[in-house]
Amino acid sequence: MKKAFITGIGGQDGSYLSEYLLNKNYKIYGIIRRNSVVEHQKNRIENLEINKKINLSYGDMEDRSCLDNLLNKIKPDEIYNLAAQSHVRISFDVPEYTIKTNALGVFNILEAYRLNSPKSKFYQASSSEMFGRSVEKNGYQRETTKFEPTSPYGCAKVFAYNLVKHYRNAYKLFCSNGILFNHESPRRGANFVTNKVIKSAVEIKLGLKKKLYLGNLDSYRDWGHSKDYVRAMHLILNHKNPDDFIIATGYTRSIRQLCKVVFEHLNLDYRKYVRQQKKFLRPEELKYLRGDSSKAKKVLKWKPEISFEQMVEEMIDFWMNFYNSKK
Ligand code: G4F
Repeated sequence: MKKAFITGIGGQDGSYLSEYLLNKNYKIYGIIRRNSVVEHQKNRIENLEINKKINLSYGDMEDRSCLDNLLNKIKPDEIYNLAAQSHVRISFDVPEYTIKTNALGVFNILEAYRLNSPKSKFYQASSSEMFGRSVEKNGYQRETTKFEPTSPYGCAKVFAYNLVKHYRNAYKLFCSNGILFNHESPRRGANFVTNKVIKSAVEIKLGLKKKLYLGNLDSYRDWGHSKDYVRAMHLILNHKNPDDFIIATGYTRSIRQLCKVVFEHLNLDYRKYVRQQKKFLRPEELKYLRGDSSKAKKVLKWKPEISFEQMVEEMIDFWMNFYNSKK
């Protein structure tokens, strides 16, 4: 039985990855942070079947000792480092915390891995936010596109990405970066734009809300489904060599287009309900993302299977069921 150790196991990707690996007969270990409200500690995974099957410990990316102890004890075959302060706009409010978790936290776990379980394979959740202002002439970002991050979050992720490559080269460790573009699902936090728009549109449809306040409507994102992307993480670690891969759909849409599609599904005109509010704007915005995942398609035989439209429908159904079950 293979063993996987997952940081960020209570998040969207951590929960889907656990389900995916349990189906492949892995034994799953994960860390969760202590929260003063005990119910919030693992609320994403609490009601899922996997909750009974995973082995959770308290842990934190800023606590080297817990990472050392756990990796020394478990000696997992695969380590998936998904833990992060994952909200880009909030990284402007708490830049130091974001950098400590997303950059120095990765240093902590790489050291714990190198010194306690060097035979493991290591996956780092790198991000398209690292590209920032940078786009190739043909309108895509790929593995060779330079990084020009536009947020504390993006800067921290670039640091972590470089550290992973350095550990691979210097210590000959199997560590890889998945450079994942935005990926969503009903399990996405409701303060990220897809789930915020969909949840609010459903509330407007049901008469529970009057307006939706957003930030920049004219930035573009390449949105896939988290389930497809956790499959890519596993393929990356099971490739014969450690390497870095772009995981994306290759399609891009603006936030305005997202609003149009979601509201139209509910027979509503978004222009009547959506307003811009300054507090949701970012000091510097990443304007455009569109990933070229040709390398992952060729080398890993990975491709996304869930379309944008299917994902939007799944997320609308989720919120409709949520509110209907409360009636
Ligand atoms: O949904 P978002 O907050 O995602 P963002 O900033 O692209 O980051 C996500 O994807 C990254 C991959 O590139 C991950 F690394 C990261 O952890 C996270 O998962 O915002 C998407 C876009 C932005 O341009 C933002 O300015 O939507 C725009 N937006 C407009 N109004 C809004 C809002 N975003 C949020 N969260 N809330 C708004 O009201």
